[in-house]
Amino acid sequence: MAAPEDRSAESGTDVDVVIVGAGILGIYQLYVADRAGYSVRMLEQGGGVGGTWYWNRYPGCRFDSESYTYGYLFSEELWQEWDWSEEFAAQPETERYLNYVVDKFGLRPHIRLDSRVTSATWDEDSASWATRTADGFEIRSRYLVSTTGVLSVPQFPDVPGREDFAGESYHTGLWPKEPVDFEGKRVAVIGTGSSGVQIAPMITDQVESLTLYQRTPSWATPLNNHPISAKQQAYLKANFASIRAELEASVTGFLHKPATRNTFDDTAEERRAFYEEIWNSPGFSKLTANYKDLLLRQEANAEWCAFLEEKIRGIVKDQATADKLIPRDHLYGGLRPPYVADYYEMFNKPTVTLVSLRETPLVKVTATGIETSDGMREFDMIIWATGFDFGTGAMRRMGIVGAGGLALGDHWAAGPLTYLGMMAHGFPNLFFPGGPHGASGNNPRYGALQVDFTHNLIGYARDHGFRRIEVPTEGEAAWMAMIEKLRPYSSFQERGQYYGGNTPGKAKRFLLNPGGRPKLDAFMSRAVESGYQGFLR
Ligand code: NA7
Repeated sequence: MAAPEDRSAESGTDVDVVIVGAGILGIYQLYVADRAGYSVRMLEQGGGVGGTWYWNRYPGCRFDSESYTYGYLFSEELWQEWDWSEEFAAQPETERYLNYVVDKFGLRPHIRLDSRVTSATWDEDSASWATRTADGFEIRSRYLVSTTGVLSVPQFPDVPGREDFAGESYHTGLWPKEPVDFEGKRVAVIGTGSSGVQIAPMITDQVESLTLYQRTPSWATPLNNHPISAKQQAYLKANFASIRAELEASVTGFLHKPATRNTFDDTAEERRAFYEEIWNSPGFSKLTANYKDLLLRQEANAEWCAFLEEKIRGIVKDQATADKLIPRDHLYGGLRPPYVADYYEMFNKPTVTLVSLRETPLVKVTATGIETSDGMREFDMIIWATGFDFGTGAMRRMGIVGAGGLALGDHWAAGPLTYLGMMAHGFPNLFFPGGPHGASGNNPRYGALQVDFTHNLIGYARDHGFRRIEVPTEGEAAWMAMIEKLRPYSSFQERGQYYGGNTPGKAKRFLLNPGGRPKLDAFMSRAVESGYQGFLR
């Protein structure tokens, strides 16, 4: 069999594979492609690798998946060498980790930084993609893999006057590399999703005042982070194989142990004790290890929420503020729940104010501050923690044009159409692991399955002499039918980010995979077992 480089030259491509985006999945895709002998080039918009963990460098940014369950599992050597310092590592450590991986496996020479993709066009005759970046770089490849993520295009709300503000202005997802000085400043934070509730408590001791603008309160529960002790470290090192096996088998991608009981199997007293235990447990276990019927039965969820309300009221001294902080329009898991440290506590500081935008809506931003319906407040700094164009934001902006001149941006205008959340009919030889409709759980674990699927499919095509891979219409339709059928069972509220509901002008479509890991596994197995029937030419 000819070497991949020779075949590329024969077909007029520069490389076999172009990967866009040097985040956690892109780096893994690069690793497997490189190791399998493909010629490969990675294009990354940022000035460094890390994706989310490069851009979101705001104070307080950290995992809410346990560090070692989020990191790579493909190399035991890497697992043994890298010591995570905390159960939930902070952004600088994760950025260091991803750089370490890139260097350890010799991947850096393949990566072109500061390379924002502006167009990618499919050419049927040569069965290849021509990709172009903003600085004029052009490259042709047989395969294009977009690992650009679902939370990568920061979003500013449509507020009149936003550009007029004369003070400092930042978005959490575009945080500068240079240190930001909060000392003695009057700071506004807008948004109370994961980013807003992470940054706010981190800066309250430095600022002169902090005003948090909240549209929808979140059910925030303790992250319960802690340093990884020498004993735990030794345990992790000694048990790589079993931990990996457990994570690979886990439906959620976490190590949390699901509860075996329903809410009302327990007495009120037993429930209370269990809820206390869950409150004190790490991160997402509030969802994954809570009572089995938490997301299936409203009364069960309301019971947990009543416990949370009591907790919030117990922590926040001013009950008028506590009232505003308690969600009234969704139960637990109705929106993506954030995990926090010192969040409710910070409202007891005299320098911290909560403004409910539901009670007093935003009117405009001026040169000196923010006006809401109850008046004007002046600031030195505004922090926009207003999230991302979820799901399709990055891919719709990349200028992708598939077979017959089909523009992905238009094709997906009313919502994405995908197969496994990683392929789309009409876009041959394009893969997007970690894309919309792919995951619902610990993202790198789902994403790794999609990277492996992509890699194996490309390998199968190479080994069997095919050069064009496209999901057949029936394959895509079956996946989309599954999404539509199971969507009503999702706990997520339609106006939340997982429906694109935060993005002005965006069609509201469910953007996750409500069938979770079981459906992803089932569809993938079917494709593999059929020898990718209908995919290859
Ligand atoms: P999120 O979770 O999308 O949160 C965005 C926040 O910004 C949320 O509280 C929104 O309120 C608020 N928001 C959005 N638009 C507006 C306007 N127009 N006015 C006022 N407030 C607004 O983004 P994050 O960055 O916090 O988290 C992103 C991911 O990071 C998260 O999913 C995790 O994976 C980690 P709303 O709820 O829409 O009323």
